[in-house]
Amino acid sequence: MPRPHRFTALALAAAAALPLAACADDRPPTRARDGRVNVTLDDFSITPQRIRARPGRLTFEVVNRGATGHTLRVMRGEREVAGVKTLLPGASATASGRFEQGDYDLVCSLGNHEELGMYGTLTVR
Ligand SMILES: [Cu+2]
Repeated sequence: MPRPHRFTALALAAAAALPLAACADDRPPTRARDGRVNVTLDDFSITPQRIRARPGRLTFEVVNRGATGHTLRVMRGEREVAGVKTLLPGASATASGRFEQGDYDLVCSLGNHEELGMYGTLTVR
């Protein structure tokens, strides 16, 4: 059953004792290169779903491969650090922000897209 990752992250943080390896997705995260990372939006996913980066300026190169509009918002809690407005099918855009160490959520904020699977995480270390 899909569920917003933000709440999963909160639950994990509350548990505190759970090792990172307990995450369901055991594939290694994608690392940003030279402060850039490509993100593909689709119906209904964000790929890659897990990103790692070094602190500093980070640019997301975002393309919408889906058949409906999507957004990408990179959030730290309730604060948007970077984001693109609605991308129509086939459209692309970049979003930049300055990221300090921490854990961020990636989400499409349209409709119930997050519930449908459009979420991910960015870990800055
Ligand atoms: Cu979407």
